[in-house]
Amino acid sequence: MIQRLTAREILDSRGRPTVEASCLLTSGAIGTASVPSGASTGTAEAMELRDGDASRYGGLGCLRAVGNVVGPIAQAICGRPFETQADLDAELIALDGTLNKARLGANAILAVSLAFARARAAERGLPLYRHLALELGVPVRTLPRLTINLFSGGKHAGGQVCIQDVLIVPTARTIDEGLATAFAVYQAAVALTRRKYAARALTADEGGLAPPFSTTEAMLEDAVEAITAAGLQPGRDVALAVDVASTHFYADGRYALDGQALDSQGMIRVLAEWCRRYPIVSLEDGLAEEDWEHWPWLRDALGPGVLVVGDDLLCTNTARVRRAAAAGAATGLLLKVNQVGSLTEAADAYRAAREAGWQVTVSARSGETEDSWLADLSVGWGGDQIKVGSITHSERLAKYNRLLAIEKETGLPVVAWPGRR
Ligand code: 2PG
Ligand code: MG
Repeated sequence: MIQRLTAREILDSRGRPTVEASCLLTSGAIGTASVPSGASTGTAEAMELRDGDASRYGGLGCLRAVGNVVGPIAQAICGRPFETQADLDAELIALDGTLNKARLGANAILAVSLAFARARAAERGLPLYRHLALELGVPVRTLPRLTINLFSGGKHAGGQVCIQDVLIVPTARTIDEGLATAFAVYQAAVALTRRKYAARALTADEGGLAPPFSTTEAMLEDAVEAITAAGLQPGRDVALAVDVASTHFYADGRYALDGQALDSQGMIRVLAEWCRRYPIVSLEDGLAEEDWEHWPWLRDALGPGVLVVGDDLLCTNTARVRRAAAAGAATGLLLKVNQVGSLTEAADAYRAAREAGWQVTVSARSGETEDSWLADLSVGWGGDQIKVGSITHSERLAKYNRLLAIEKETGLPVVAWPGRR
């Protein structure tokens, strides 16, 4: 039974307020968790409640969301038994009563949802990943493959190039080795940045390097060069994943890519050419969230060797995942729990993705905290990939360090890459 809920405003990795909540059960078990926040958000995301008081944190304060946790949410759920996560989340969703959590705030609701999961795990004497696996009804068999941010542009780096992130994907079968590989490539990229761009290794929101690339292709070319400079073989030791985040440079049916105004077919041709020339195994938001009709074309053009991942397109929303699956629009879900605002709804989207035979990439946000629950979630739910950001900045490393601990504790292998067929 939930005895007490507390909450506070804390700051995320961009110095913006977010919500942290603690949940005390009558057994004495306690759980605390905090919620992340995105910059390149999809329009179908659940609503983060912000104070809107321009004199404080530019209106981004979360005191109202905190007030909702300790006020109406605490009143409704304290003293009541909730057997499962689904029971609690259903109550929170009903209490909010809106489709997008606009009343109480997805940030308030998710903080409680996560804190409850932690408290229940503590009560059962289980690591969080085991508890999450039991709640979902899946076995814990593997660790996720790492996809690690190397270069950034777009909304994460002041827009010096339009696409958002180029990530490296070590093919190593352990987290330990994957991280060591990522470090080597990152250091090679730091040296490349200095040499080619006479630039210091300044980092973007998720720790990716952000030199002034002349074009998007230069960014991909440099990623391959960094892999080679680290003594590794592109495509064999390290592949690439790209978050195009194209919603954010799309308007009136045109993609504003490197000075061109491409229609959807033109954009698909460019993306297919990248996948032909570079060792890309995963392409996220290649097309915009409203460009639904062309996503199946993209999927066909890329073929089975490249994962076609929907982020803004899907917003971790079950109905959108089902629609995309029926249309043949994607082959992978980017799962961000705060896009939908509760663990249970994210689990529903996860199940819908699995029913469609898709892969799942469990993802952090560009605004993160030092909380590491995402690492547990990625293992507990059996995610194929995890996307956390770069191998710098402690809010990112908290997740990698947690994965290292889980790896030590379980000895589980990383899911093997199917390879490019
Ligand atoms: C994304 C995420 C993480 P944001 O687009 O996939 O990289 O960014 O949290 O800004 O939406
Ligand atoms: Mg994205």
